[in-house]
Amino acid sequence: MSRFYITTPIYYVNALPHLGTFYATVVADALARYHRARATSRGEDPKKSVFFLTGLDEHGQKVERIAREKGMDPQAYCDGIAAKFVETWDRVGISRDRFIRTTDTDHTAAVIDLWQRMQANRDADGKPDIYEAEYDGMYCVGCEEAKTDDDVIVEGGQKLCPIHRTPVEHIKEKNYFFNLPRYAPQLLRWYAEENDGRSPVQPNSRLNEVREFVKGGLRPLSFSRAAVKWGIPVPGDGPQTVYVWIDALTNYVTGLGGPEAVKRGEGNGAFWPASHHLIGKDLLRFHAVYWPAMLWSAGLQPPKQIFCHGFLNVKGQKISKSMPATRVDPNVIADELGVDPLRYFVLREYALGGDGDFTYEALFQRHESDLGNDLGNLLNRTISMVHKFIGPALTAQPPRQNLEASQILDSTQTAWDGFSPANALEATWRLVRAYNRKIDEDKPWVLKKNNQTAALVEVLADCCESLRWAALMVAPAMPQAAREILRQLGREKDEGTWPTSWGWPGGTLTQPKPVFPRIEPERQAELIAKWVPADASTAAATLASAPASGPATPVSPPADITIDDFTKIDLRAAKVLAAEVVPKADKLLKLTLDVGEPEPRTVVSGIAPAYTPETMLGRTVIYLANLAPRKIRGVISQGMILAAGDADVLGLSALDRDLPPGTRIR
Ligand code: ME8
Repeated sequence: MSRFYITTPIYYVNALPHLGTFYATVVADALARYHRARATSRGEDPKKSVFFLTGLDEHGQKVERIAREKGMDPQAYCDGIAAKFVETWDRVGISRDRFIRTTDTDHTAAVIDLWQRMQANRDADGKPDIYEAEYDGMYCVGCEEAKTDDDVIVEGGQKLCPIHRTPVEHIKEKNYFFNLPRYAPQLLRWYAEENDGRSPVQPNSRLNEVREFVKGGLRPLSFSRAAVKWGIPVPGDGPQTVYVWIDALTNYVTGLGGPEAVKRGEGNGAFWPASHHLIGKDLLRFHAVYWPAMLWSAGLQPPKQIFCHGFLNVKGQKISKSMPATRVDPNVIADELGVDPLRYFVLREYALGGDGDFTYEALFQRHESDLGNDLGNLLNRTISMVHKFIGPALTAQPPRQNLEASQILDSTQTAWDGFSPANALEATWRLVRAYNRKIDEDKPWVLKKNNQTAALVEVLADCCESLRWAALMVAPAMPQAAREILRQLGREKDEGTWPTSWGWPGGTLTQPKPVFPRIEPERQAELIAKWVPADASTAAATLASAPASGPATPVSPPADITIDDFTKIDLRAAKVLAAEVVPKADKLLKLTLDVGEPEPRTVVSGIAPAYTPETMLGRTVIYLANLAPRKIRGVISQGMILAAGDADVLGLSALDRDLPPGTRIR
């Protein structure tokens, strides 16, 4: 029996679900549903073939602080957010087999067990994989990550995290460390392996990125925190808590019953190693470096594949919990359109490994064309004609070859198997469009008029069969719509299966009912006006060096300034001519800017988690020209670009039109 185990990241409880987390979770859900349907059609029990895990990351300093700021007990705070996630995921049809919370009791046991297995492992010199040492260094709470001098920028004598623009905290305490460098050779060998023709880190660009990181040299990883109380106590050293990332990663094993169950392959443990950890590209290093090394250390197998999806942006800014300008609430959209059109949209519109820009206009466009005009129309026309020309019962037709449908089925499967929902849905739509054309060409109404009953039944039965296949093939993306289409076809019992052979199996059709009711353009405009936050155009425009909001300690706000002070600031429009990642600093981009002078300027900016080099090319940004140059990672940065950011996101400030480089901004 085949086994498919898919996971999403477990999300921090510092905010509610948004379109970005919805996207990641819906992709995993659709893949789980696809594999369940395939397993069912092979005669397997889908519960034994597929396991889908998602959940929440509840420990750590970030959550501890938010709860404290709200005057709440951390557990009560987490419970409140968890209830909201469950409510949203139920509503949007997330068919998880378990919703894990890192505050679950069995998770604590799994983390302790994994820790002890790792601690018992020693290298050739007898050094344990987990050992005590003093940590004397910097830490960014927003990142929940240790920082070195190479990772930070210095402004006004303060060391700042380049992503969050908040001061890093200095920590000097006893910690436990993981001997990560021991596993570098094994990691490099693992990256070179292939599973079903694919390397374990996908897409390949991410594989290259992580390989270069490991080749650059690994440092021991701080594995515990002395000062953080909201976490799992280190076994045998109670006041210390397990580093939140180690706690979080272990969830993938807890979900199957813990380290012993996965080692023995007992119960759900048989699903290990995970087929796919689906993660955002921001989580690459944790999953593709730390996690496999931890698993080897504990004597367990690494996952088969880590797949990094891209980010959804609004006007080039990463959609994020804390950036009001990018707020897109899946619940609000679902209230108006239903859940499935939004699920369909995110799966069909964006190639999984790349970034994509979200617009309501594109959502309405696909709703009208793909769902209304293509699928909805085929359903409506077919069912209406069956009722009008034949009657509600349409008899079964003998199975036969339909080459085009078989090819479409193959392409759909290949795409789902290859983690490409957009291509899978595109392939399925070829069937829908082919049968809309067939109706136009075969003209059932003429066949009826000419009393060609056998031909009429055959054409309409074929149309019903195309709809049955389409419903089954779109079900991973749109489970509710698929159910409704099958109901109207009188084929409810096919729900949860996958097409195998062509030939209408017979059914009594119900009266047609629109599955994707049309939304008139005036209503679309009204909704967009209601949904786009009023502050969207202005929210991003703050100086990147200004204090960021969020859980970490902010830089002290400056005293009031006069207009004379302000005029000392030389702000200019600048066009990005070139952009590249700064080597060994995966959060920094080196930008070459046209600032309207003969020589371009170079700026190093901590925007890499939110913007790839490609998305920066040709953009007009706001440039602070008279900031004293400083060296960042060996590169002289001549000024800075303006952006907004806090614990999780950085958005670029922009002009609302392209102005010539060098134009003064006041
Ligand atoms: O990092 N577009 O949690 P997190 C697409 N707890 N996906 C997005 C997105 C966007 N704009 N914004 C967020 C954490 N995501 C850790 C993970 S796992 C052991 C621990 C998705 O709440 C994307 O999958 O910050 C990203 O990797 C994840 O949310 C980060 O969620």
